[in-house]
Amino acid sequence: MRTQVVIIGGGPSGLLLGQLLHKSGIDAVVLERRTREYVLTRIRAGVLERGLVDLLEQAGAADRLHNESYTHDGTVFAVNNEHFGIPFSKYIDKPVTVYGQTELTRDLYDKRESVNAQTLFNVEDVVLNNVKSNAPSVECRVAEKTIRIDCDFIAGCDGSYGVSRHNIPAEVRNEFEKIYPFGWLGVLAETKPVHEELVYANSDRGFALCSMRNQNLSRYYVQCDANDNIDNWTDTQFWDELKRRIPDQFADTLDTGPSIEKSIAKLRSFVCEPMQWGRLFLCGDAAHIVPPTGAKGLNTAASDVHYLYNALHQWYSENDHTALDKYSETALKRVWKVQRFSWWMTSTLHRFPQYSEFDLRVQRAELEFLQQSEAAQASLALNYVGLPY
Ligand code: RFL
Ligand code: PHB
Repeated sequence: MRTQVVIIGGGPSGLLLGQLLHKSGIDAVVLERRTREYVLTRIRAGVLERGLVDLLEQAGAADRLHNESYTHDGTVFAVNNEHFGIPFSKYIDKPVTVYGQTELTRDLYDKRESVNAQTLFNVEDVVLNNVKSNAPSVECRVAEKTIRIDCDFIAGCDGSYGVSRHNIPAEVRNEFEKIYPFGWLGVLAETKPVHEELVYANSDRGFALCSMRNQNLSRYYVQCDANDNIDNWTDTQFWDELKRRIPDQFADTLDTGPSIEKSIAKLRSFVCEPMQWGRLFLCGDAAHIVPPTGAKGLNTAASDVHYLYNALHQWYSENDHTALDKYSETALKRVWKVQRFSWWMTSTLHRFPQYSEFDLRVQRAELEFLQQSEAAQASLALNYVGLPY
């Protein structure tokens, strides 16, 4: 079998890249380890930057998003019982869009199927060959058969536990990691969101976040121990803890109900350098992870896809490899700025077990500065709505 680009991983990065390539007449095969149904049960991101929305439009996969998403022009920060808003529109004329990663992924799968683009599910034992040559290939097992796909390029979009990254030899691969001493316990519930904007709360009991998917679907998180067990949390315990961490004004009107999904995610920052090796290009979580506090994971995956798609397009349409050669350098510049922002949001809003009274005072001062300074709010708004590509 032969194609132009093999895309390993059928998550949002792989699917978006596949669709953009398809629109440009570049042939790609997507290899996904799971089933489509499994991929669509993962509840993750919910806040999309304009750049990602633009890419979905370019890929022809934004129709449902335009009908069903919500636009947010600001966000709320709470500190114990106090809160203040940051109006993005005062500082930048770009809002963010609230639309679930699950729905976005579904739209991309539907689009891929409607144009008969090839996706192989349940693939096992993916092996990359000759990535440093001009004729790489990928071998894998599908339905008990081993297949080999010859290609021009390989896009490693297989998330943080994928195989692609490990094809960059250990002696040239630099991995930077920061593990946070807590996790997020998340609940999805068919209830009315407590507020029309997201509420990021720093409380003496730890961080909490009130988010949403639509008018009848809310997403809430509370900071928990990194090694906490989901069985320790009944729905009632979760709602009680959330109420204790958000201002009374929100707690008193919180609409609670049975959770339809409940999970714990550990928080970590991670970057792999370089993001390219020969004809292999990494995109999204395969190359970097951010803690979810700034809603940047999926959005940073999208900026990688933007750079890689444009570089591949330049190669196929003009035989010009300049942008491909610079892919890692270009993508990493933005990746590190987003790492900084996500680390800052996480440090400013969470309760760290090792924090001293001094650290807590500095954290409080940081939030007061954010409340009072237009310069600090402008910086937050620029980063939150998304740095330019
Ligand atoms: P994914 O989504 O992990 O997809 C990778 C795909 O590759 C497949 N795979 C393989 N396929 C073939 N062969 C192999 N050997 C394979 N190994 C793996 C996997 O099955 C999977 O389908 O990575 P991708 O596409 O790069 O997308 C990244 C995003 O999913 C991720 O960054 C975001 O979900 C992070 N994130 C958020 N990002 C945002 O931009 N805004 C948010 O509001 C936001 N909230 C979140 C989040 C992540 C969270 N968790 C669970 C960590 C909230 C949470 C709680
Ligand atoms: C979400 O809705 O899942 C969400 C929103 C904002 C974040 C993280 C997660 O910062």
